[in-house]
Amino acid sequence: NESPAKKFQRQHIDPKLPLSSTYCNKKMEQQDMTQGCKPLNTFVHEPLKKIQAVCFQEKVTCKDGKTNCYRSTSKMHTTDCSLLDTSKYPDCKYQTVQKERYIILACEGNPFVPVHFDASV
Ligand code: UM3
Repeated sequence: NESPAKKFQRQHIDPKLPLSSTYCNKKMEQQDMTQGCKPLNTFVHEPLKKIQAVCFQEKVTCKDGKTNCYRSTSKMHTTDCSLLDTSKYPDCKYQTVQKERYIILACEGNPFVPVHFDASV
């Protein structure tokens, strides 16, 4: 059974930068997020250790009001995958948009690691 930490890695970490505008169509399927067509998902293109280190950076309030969120102190390479209005389930079609942004993650556990992608700013 997949742990919350492993689920975060599957859904949000891809150390390689995308090379094409069809990245999200392929990657969302490969990473198992197309049962139901997940409406918005961000991939972070940085090494695992650098993303895990965010749990020890700037503490901020999460969107849901919890206090276990952390904002990165540097901008990171990200890609937002946004489900297109014209997408016809079960054929999930996404817009691929690369951004350099600060990321906000929720962290939990011992070891204290990312379990949810809260936002990018
Ligand atoms: N989400 C992103 N990027 C955003 C905003 C939201 O990936 O900029 C995802 C994260 C959540 C989901 O899934 O939307 C609902 O908020 P997760 O908890 O599995 O990371």
